[in-house]
Amino acid sequence: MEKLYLDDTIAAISTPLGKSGIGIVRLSGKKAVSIADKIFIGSNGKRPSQLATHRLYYGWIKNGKERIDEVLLNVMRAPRTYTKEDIVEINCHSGIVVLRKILELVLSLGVRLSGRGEFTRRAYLAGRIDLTQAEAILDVINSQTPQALNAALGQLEGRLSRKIGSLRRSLLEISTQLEASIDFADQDIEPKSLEKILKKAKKASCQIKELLDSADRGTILREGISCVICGRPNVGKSSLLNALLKKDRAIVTPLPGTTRDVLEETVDISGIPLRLIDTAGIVEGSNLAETEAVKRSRKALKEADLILLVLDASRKLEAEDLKISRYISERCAFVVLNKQDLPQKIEADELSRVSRGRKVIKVSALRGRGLKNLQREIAAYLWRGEAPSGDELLVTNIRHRQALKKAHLSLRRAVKAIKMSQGAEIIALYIKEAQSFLGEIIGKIHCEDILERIFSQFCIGK
Ligand SMILES: Nc1nc2c(ncn2[C@@H]2O[C@H](COP(=O)(O)OP(=O)(O)OP(=O)(O)O)[C@@H](O)[C@H]2O)c(=O)[nH]1
Ligand SMILES: [Mg+2]
Repeated sequence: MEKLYLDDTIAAISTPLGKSGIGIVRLSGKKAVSIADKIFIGSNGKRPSQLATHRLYYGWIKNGKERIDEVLLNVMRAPRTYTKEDIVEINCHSGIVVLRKILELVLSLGVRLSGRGEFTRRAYLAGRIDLTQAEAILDVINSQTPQALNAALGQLEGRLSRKIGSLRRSLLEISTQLEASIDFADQDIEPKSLEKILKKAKKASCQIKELLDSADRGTILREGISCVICGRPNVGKSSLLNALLKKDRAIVTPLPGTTRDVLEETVDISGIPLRLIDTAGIVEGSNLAETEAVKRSRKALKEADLILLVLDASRKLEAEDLKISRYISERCAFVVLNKQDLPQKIEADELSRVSRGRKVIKVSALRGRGLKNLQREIAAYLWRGEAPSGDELLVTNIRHRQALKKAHLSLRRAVKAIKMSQGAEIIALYIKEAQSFLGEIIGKIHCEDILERIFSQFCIGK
């Protein structure tokens, strides 16, 4: 991304480009209001610079004499705004031509098209939000289940920032105590202060460990889990996908070899965004399309977090069932015994050869039976009996988890150094290191690369 200058004014279309009730063109920066003056005329004859802040006004966007659209305009004066700069939002009709015309008009008057996430980046650089809150905005937009949204809103509201802030303060106290002891001492640190420092360092380390322990469940909420449905042709894989999604997404026919392409859809299972992936049942291809289908299915299986191996209970097991079962032998998988509505043909001992100790769940994808149980089993497996409660502070972001891991390691080293009565300088070094890893999380210490990685994930209008 080219270098962004904060003293210029940016604009973007902040709503998706498509037909809908309202579209928004947003401007932020010093010139936002004066530019709006040139293109908006209110029904009361007033220009935006004459309007009260944080109010909606009805009027028209004009380019000279040409009328462009009937709009509602909102002037929000700094600093009580998203970016802490002057912001103007033009609520127009959401048609591609209208939105583009307004944007082009604004750009022709000396405003720059914003970069990805630049409005939010400005909010961060102006100090209105920290980095975890900026990331939370993205998570709110992308969250796929109510639970994921709840976790993102908690982070946006500053819960994680406050926790990290308080951890950093305790480390700062330790550093101060250590520095004091370095100043006065040719001799060692007093045993009494050393004990206090050890207690504090251990406490902070425990708190970081607690956050890290929440990260497994937290990242599941944010990132979701990929779950591949596999099995030989015609066992009902696509029917199972459709039944779990409650819609006819995949083609189902009585003919084996119906599915060729890998198909992915997300479903909410107890708050977990489960990315269900339907695969082709064929194990060996006899033509180009089939060979490609087999290749794609294998790739999906390789990358899967969870596998559902589907069997057709209304038929005897076949060599292909065993082959697939063996192929995924080391992977976590449930066996789904489908077609329970038909007479059952699989003997128990035969089944155990394929299930190989995995949990067997009986369903009828056609009749929709046993699906609730299957969902419960998946959720229990993924949450490992510890579904997050609504008010638990969860670490959901991999970047935060990595920084916490590093901070934890530095603190463990500090604790070890204290126990071994190593010099105050060494202990102080580890504590400072931990502090700066925690600082990375909230963006107190940042590098352009991290900012770039985060904000490039936003859309242009945010
Ligand atoms: N009776 C009964 N039929 C089912 C059930 N589930 C699927 N079927 C039928 O089994 C046939 C195959 O179903 P699909 O879902 O296409 O099977 P698939 O495993 O995706 O097959 P491929 O894509 O060819 O690998 C269809 O005729 C379905 O209606 C079930 O629970 N009971
Ligand atoms: Mg299929």
